[in-house]
Amino acid sequence: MTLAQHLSDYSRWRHDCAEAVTRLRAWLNQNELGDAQVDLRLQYALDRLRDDKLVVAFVAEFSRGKSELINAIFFSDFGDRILPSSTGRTTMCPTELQWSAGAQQEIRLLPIETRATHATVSELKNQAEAWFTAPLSTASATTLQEALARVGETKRVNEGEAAGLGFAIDPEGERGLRPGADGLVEIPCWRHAIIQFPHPLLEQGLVVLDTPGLNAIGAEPELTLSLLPSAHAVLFILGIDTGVTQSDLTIWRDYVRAGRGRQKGRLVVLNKIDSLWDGLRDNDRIDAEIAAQVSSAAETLGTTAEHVFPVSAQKGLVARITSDDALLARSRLPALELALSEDLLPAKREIIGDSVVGETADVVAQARSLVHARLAGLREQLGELTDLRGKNQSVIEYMMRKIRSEKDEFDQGLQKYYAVRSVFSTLTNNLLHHLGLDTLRLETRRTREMMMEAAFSRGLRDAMEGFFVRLRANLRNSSEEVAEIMRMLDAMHKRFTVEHGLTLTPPPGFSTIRYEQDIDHLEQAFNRQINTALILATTEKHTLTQKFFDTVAAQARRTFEGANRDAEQWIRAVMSPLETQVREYQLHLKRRLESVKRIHQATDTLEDRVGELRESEHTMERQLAELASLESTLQSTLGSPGLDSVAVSSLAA
Ligand SMILES: Nc1nc2c(ncn2[C@@H]2O[C@H](COP(=O)(O)OP(=O)(O)OP(=O)(O)O)[C@@H](O)[C@H]2O)c(=O)[nH]1
Ligand SMILES: [Mg+2]
Repeated sequence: MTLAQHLSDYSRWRHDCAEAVTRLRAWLNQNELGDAQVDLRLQYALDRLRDDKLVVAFVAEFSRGKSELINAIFFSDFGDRILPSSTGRTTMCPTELQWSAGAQQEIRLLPIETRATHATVSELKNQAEAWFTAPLSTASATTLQEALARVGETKRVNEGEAAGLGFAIDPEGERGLRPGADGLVEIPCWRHAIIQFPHPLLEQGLVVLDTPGLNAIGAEPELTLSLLPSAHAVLFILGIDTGVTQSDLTIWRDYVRAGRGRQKGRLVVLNKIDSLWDGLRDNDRIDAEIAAQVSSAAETLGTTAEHVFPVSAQKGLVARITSDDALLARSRLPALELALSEDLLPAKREIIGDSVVGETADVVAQARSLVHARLAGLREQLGELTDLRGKNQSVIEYMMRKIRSEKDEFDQGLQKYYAVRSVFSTLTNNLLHHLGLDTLRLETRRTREMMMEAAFSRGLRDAMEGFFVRLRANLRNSSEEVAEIMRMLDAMHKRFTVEHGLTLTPPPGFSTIRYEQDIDHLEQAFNRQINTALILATTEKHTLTQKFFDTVAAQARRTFEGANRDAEQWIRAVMSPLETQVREYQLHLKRRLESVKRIHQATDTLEDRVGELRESEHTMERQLAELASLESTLQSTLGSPGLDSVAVSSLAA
């Protein structure tokens, strides 16, 4: 199977899961077993399934064949190369190829001048007017190529202007851009490109990120602090003709290999193996040569040979376009694609699957315990009524008194519950405040001011360190609130279980560790990058660290937004079953009382009432069976192992 087929499978799986969740939602509504909270939870799961993106980034020094490899892996069905690939620097700005449902088919280019502002690319993504937009015609490969060639546009500006936009200048051309004889330096016209076009793979949620070489990567902190670390796969490309050069090594160390050892989703590609096919050496010699180059590259990079994939992107592309299977095998592209799919899809599937399983299993358990509670209540009522057969008025009166006193007792319990619930909402407000965006905004502003005032590297560094320390403290305070909320919930649960015999599933926990880890990673990535910035001259240092900080702040905001969303979701998840059960029990007591009252007033005959209750009993039994069948469909769809597509078993009506 090609990567493309694996991807379609994955997206079919997501589609099937979404269908199963939608069916559960409809069924709950039909049977009046859901409520607004449950609906929101299922919507959240559906959103996750629908918006799921899979980002694959290509990183390397210029001319290693990134664009060619993208063409070969993803876009060979256009019958030509669509991303420009040629000698010299071709891709001048990070380029995202994607498709979002309902989007315009277009190329969006962000002018390089926007670097002078504090806004990060992700912030600017929401400001349409900041971008230059042109419609994209995919009618032919040629028109597509012409439009995509724009990612390579450059212009010449003077040194001051280039430095102001955050480009490092170096007369040697090693640590920055080299000024030409006219004193001007060549810079990209664009800071970022987004290409929206409805290619089948992109429609399925694939986002391909093509990047320019080292000088350009380093100048755009967002790429290194946010886009690359969050990519689901990063392919690092070397050329077999150039081996591992010093700048290849820098990119590898600083931008790709974030931690020690081999990481999932980080692959090394040794491209251009066709340059060894000189027609003189025989295949064994060539293979031996490739193997030697692979192990030497692995050694230099500090990884093992099985993680280095020798390929020929160019021959792979030609082979696909001309349907030449022998050439495709020789290009060794399929082996790379297989490793990429195996790294990428099962892990991704597990993460998404787990989160959806978590949500739906909870909702199903809640619905089930609701039906069980109703059923138990109903059977109790049935028992009471059958016992009344042949009894006189005074027994019926006694019965009524008994139920009434039970109801009063429960109502008193409710008063306590409401009191506790208001404490609960204070606690959750505190929690959301600590995870709040206002607090974050304040911290960000404060740090930015401290950085402006800082005259030396030390001051800049202190300001930043303080920022991370305070963010972590906020998260840690939230975990104390979470513990408090858990204690309270526990007490409430105990009271209702012991005093009123309600059956409640214990509430799930909530942890902020994940967000603390995000902040840790962010700090680590920042520290790796900032050391380079701090050795620069004072003015450049300030602009560059500010720029870094803007990205850090934007990334931290995303973490906090995520924490907020998850906390709200959690609060809904813990409160909703309790509220439902309490409401339900209250209703049940009322129904019992009504029932006996009506018999007492002889408006209903006992047998009619018993008959009615028996019918409801059957309905509920049927509901339990249907719920079980929905649950098993969900489980088999969500939890299906391997990469094969899953047939959705239809629901037994
Ligand atoms: N022989 C050979 N040449 C290749 C192969 N892949 C790419 N090339 C050539 O290498 C040159 C650079 O390829 P690109 O795809 O533009 O490389 P890139 O990494 O995207 O380069 P930039 O966009 O400039 O950073 C082009 O001339 C390609 O034709 C390959 O597998 N074999
Ligand atoms: Mg390129």
